[in-house]
Amino acid sequence: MCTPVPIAIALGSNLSSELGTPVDILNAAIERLRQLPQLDRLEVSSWYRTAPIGPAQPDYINGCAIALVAVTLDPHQLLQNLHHIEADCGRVRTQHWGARTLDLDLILWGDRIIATPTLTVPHPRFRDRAFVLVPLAEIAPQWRDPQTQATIATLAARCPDTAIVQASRLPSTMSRHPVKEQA
Ligand code: A4P
Ligand code: MG
Repeated sequence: MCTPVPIAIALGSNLSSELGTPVDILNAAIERLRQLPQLDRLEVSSWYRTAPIGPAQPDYINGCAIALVAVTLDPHQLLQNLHHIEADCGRVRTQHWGARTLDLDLILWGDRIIATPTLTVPHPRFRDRAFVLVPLAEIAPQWRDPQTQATIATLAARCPDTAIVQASRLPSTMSRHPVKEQA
């Protein structure tokens, strides 16, 4: 029997859709991730309100999920599944780094390093992004980045990203996951 591999997925949304607000969309995405038969023991961080990096656009709601995946699943297949969930939640690919109803990025796949035309893991920008590192540090602080050997907690503490806002908390009734302000 093969040992399952831990994976980390980052979620972000800054546009509403017919599913509701960005928080509703992230919650819907989590439900869809839970339904993927290849993922086991899904854990989800709090949702954080963050300032946009890139062109002028609304604030984001960001968070992270970790899960165990059977080693028989190819990372590209999981990326396809993530793209299907994005499309299901109304994502249309327009401007690079622009506003979106849902962005699902594959951040880590165990200690694998993957570099293909369609998939780079660890995600090439995750070490610079507090909107990924802070939620991930909440649920996987001791996970080591296979490229730098630093733990997620260390990367989060070092992250120079000051573009994160300290916005007001969303009412907790809007989310089954609490929304936090980024410290
Ligand atoms: N791709 C390659 N590696 C990966 C990976 N590890 N995970 C390819 C996911 N996709 C990966 O992605 C473009 C292509 O990247 C995919 O087709 C896939 O084959 P995309 O999601 O269509 O485009 P994108 O999201 O606009 O580009 P990218 O480069 O993923 O952007 P980022 O880095 O995700 O940044 N500000 C805040 N506060 N919060 C945010 O969440 N997000 C972005 C997008 C910008 N600013 C933000 C946020
Ligand atoms: Mg993306």
